[in-house]
Amino acid sequence: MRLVKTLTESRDRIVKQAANQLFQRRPSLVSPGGNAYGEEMTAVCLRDMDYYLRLVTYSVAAGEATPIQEIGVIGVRQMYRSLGTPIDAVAESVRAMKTVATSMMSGEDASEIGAYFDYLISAL
Ligand SMILES: CCC1=C(C)/C(=C/C2=NC(=C\c3[nH]c(/C=C4\NC(=O)[C@H](C)[C@H]4CC)c(C)c3CCC(=O)O)/C(CCC(=O)O)=C2C)NC1=O
Repeated sequence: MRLVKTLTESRDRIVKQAANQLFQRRPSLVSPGGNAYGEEMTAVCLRDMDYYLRLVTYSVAAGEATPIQEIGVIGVRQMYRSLGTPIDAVAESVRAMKTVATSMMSGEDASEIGAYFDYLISAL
Protein backbone atom coordinates (compact mmCIF):
# COMPACT_ATOMS: atom_id res chain seq x y z
CA MET A 1 0.00 0.00 0.00
CA ARG A 2 2.95 2.30 0.56
CA LEU A 3 3.70 2.07 -3.14
CA VAL A 4 0.11 2.84 -4.09
CA LYS A 5 0.21 5.90 -1.85
CA THR A 6 3.43 7.17 -3.39
CA LEU A 7 2.11 6.68 -6.92
CA THR A 8 -1.21 8.35 -6.11
CA GLU A 9 0.35 11.33 -4.35
CA SER A 10 2.89 11.88 -7.11
CA ARG A 11 0.50 11.43 -10.03
CA ASP A 12 0.55 15.00 -11.32
CA ARG A 13 4.30 15.22 -11.09
CA ILE A 14 4.88 11.89 -12.82
CA VAL A 15 2.52 12.73 -15.69
CA LYS A 16 3.88 16.25 -16.22
CA GLN A 17 7.54 15.29 -16.13
CA ALA A 18 6.99 12.31 -18.39
CA ALA A 19 4.97 14.41 -20.86
CA ASN A 20 7.77 16.98 -20.99
CA GLN A 21 10.26 14.20 -21.76
CA LEU A 22 7.98 12.78 -24.46
CA PHE A 23 7.42 16.13 -26.19
CA GLN A 24 11.12 16.98 -26.02
CA ARG A 25 11.95 13.71 -27.72
CA ARG A 26 9.08 13.91 -30.21
CA PRO A 27 8.30 17.58 -30.82
CA SER A 28 6.23 16.69 -33.90
CA LEU A 29 3.44 15.40 -31.60
CA VAL A 30 2.76 18.93 -30.36
CA SER A 31 3.55 20.73 -33.64
CA PRO A 32 0.91 21.67 -36.24
CA GLY A 33 -0.44 18.43 -37.69
CA GLY A 34 0.61 16.45 -34.62
CA ASN A 35 -1.99 14.40 -32.77
CA ALA A 36 -1.43 16.28 -29.49
CA TYR A 37 -1.14 19.75 -31.09
CA GLY A 38 -2.92 22.61 -29.34
CA GLU A 39 -3.74 23.16 -25.71
CA GLU A 40 -6.88 21.01 -25.75
CA MET A 41 -5.33 18.01 -27.48
CA THR A 42 -2.23 18.19 -25.27
CA ALA A 43 -4.55 18.11 -22.27
CA VAL A 44 -6.32 15.00 -23.65
CA CYS A 45 -2.92 13.36 -24.17
CA LEU A 46 -1.94 14.07 -20.56
CA ARG A 47 -5.33 12.72 -19.48
CA ASP A 48 -4.61 9.45 -21.29
CA MET A 49 -1.24 9.25 -19.52
CA ASP A 50 -3.04 9.81 -16.23
CA TYR A 51 -5.48 6.96 -17.09
CA TYR A 52 -2.55 4.66 -17.72
CA LEU A 53 -0.78 5.66 -14.53
CA ARG A 54 -4.01 4.93 -12.62
CA LEU A 55 -4.25 1.52 -14.25
CA VAL A 56 -0.70 0.71 -13.23
CA THR A 57 -1.54 1.88 -9.71
CA TYR A 58 -4.67 -0.33 -9.59
CA SER A 59 -2.61 -3.27 -10.76
CA VAL A 60 0.03 -2.66 -8.10
CA ALA A 61 -2.78 -2.57 -5.51
CA ALA A 62 -4.38 -5.74 -6.92
CA GLY A 63 -1.03 -7.52 -7.24
CA GLU A 64 -1.84 -8.58 -10.79
CA ALA A 65 -1.98 -7.08 -14.26
CA THR A 66 -5.65 -7.81 -15.04
CA PRO A 67 -6.83 -4.17 -14.78
CA ILE A 68 -4.16 -3.09 -17.27
CA GLN A 69 -5.13 -5.81 -19.70
CA GLU A 70 -8.90 -5.46 -19.46
CA ILE A 71 -9.26 -1.69 -19.27
CA GLY A 72 -6.15 -0.36 -20.93
CA VAL A 73 -5.16 -2.77 -23.66
CA ILE A 74 -8.09 -4.63 -25.20
CA GLY A 75 -9.35 -2.64 -28.16
CA VAL A 76 -7.09 0.38 -27.72
CA ARG A 77 -4.98 -0.24 -30.82
CA GLN A 78 -8.02 0.08 -33.07
CA MET A 79 -9.23 3.06 -31.09
CA TYR A 80 -5.93 4.94 -31.33
CA ARG A 81 -5.64 4.06 -35.00
CA SER A 82 -9.04 5.59 -35.67
CA LEU A 83 -8.01 8.72 -33.74
CA GLY A 84 -4.73 9.04 -35.63
CA THR A 85 -2.80 8.72 -32.36
CA PRO A 86 0.58 7.03 -32.85
CA ILE A 87 0.48 4.04 -30.51
CA ASP A 88 4.27 3.81 -30.31
CA ALA A 89 4.26 7.34 -28.88
CA VAL A 90 1.65 6.29 -26.32
CA ALA A 91 3.94 3.42 -25.34
CA GLU A 92 6.83 5.88 -25.13
CA SER A 93 4.81 8.10 -22.79
CA VAL A 94 4.31 5.08 -20.51
CA ARG A 95 8.04 4.35 -20.65
CA ALA A 96 8.75 7.96 -19.62
CA MET A 97 6.33 7.62 -16.69
CA LYS A 98 8.16 4.46 -15.66
CA THR A 99 11.47 6.35 -15.68
CA VAL A 100 10.09 9.19 -13.57
CA ALA A 101 8.17 6.94 -11.14
CA THR A 102 10.95 4.42 -10.56
CA SER A 103 13.50 7.19 -10.00
CA MET A 104 11.43 8.25 -6.98
CA MET A 105 11.72 4.84 -5.32
CA SER A 106 14.18 2.40 -3.85
CA GLY A 107 15.40 -0.66 -5.75
CA GLU A 108 12.83 -3.26 -4.69
CA ASP A 109 9.85 -0.94 -4.98
CA ALA A 110 11.10 0.32 -8.32
CA SER A 111 11.35 -3.18 -9.75
CA GLU A 112 7.87 -4.09 -8.48
CA ILE A 113 6.13 -1.17 -10.18
CA GLY A 114 8.54 -1.34 -13.12
CA ALA A 115 7.17 -4.79 -13.95
CA TYR A 116 3.64 -3.42 -14.37
CA PHE A 117 4.84 -0.56 -16.54
CA ASP A 118 6.77 -3.09 -18.65
CA TYR A 119 3.70 -5.28 -18.98
CA LEU A 120 1.70 -2.31 -20.28
CA ILE A 121 4.44 -1.12 -22.63
CA SER A 122 4.78 -4.50 -24.28
CA ALA A 123 1.00 -4.97 -24.48
CA LEU A 124 0.63 -1.67 -26.34
C1 LIG B 1 -8.84 3.98 -19.24
C2 LIG B 1 -9.02 3.50 -20.63
C3 LIG B 1 -9.14 4.63 -21.63
C4 LIG B 1 -8.21 5.08 -22.53
C5 LIG B 1 -6.83 4.54 -22.68
C6 LIG B 1 -8.80 6.14 -23.30
C7 LIG B 1 -8.20 6.80 -24.32
C8 LIG B 1 -8.72 7.76 -25.26
N1 LIG B 1 -7.93 8.70 -25.82
C9 LIG B 1 -8.66 9.49 -26.65
C10 LIG B 1 -8.22 10.59 -27.39
C11 LIG B 1 -6.89 11.11 -27.49
N2 LIG B 1 -5.74 10.59 -26.98
C12 LIG B 1 -4.67 11.41 -27.26
C13 LIG B 1 -3.34 11.08 -26.80
C14 LIG B 1 -2.12 11.27 -27.37
N3 LIG B 1 -1.85 11.86 -28.57
C15 LIG B 1 -0.52 11.87 -28.81
O1 LIG B 1 0.01 12.30 -29.83
C16 LIG B 1 0.24 11.27 -27.70
C17 LIG B 1 1.15 10.16 -28.19
C18 LIG B 1 -0.84 10.77 -26.77
C19 LIG B 1 -0.58 11.17 -25.29
C20 LIG B 1 0.56 10.41 -24.71
C21 LIG B 1 -5.16 12.53 -27.97
C22 LIG B 1 -4.38 13.74 -28.46
C23 LIG B 1 -6.55 12.34 -28.14
C24 LIG B 1 -7.54 13.24 -28.86
C25 LIG B 1 -7.50 12.92 -30.34
C26 LIG B 1 -8.54 13.64 -31.12
O2 LIG B 1 -9.60 13.98 -30.56
O3 LIG B 1 -8.30 13.87 -32.30
C27 LIG B 1 -10.00 8.98 -26.67
C28 LIG B 1 -11.10 9.51 -27.57
C29 LIG B 1 -12.23 10.18 -26.83
C30 LIG B 1 -11.75 11.32 -25.96
O4 LIG B 1 -11.18 12.29 -26.48
O5 LIG B 1 -11.91 11.19 -24.75
C31 LIG B 1 -10.04 7.90 -25.81
C32 LIG B 1 -11.25 7.04 -25.53
N4 LIG B 1 -10.06 6.33 -22.82
C33 LIG B 1 -10.30 5.44 -21.82
O6 LIG B 1 -11.37 5.35 -21.17
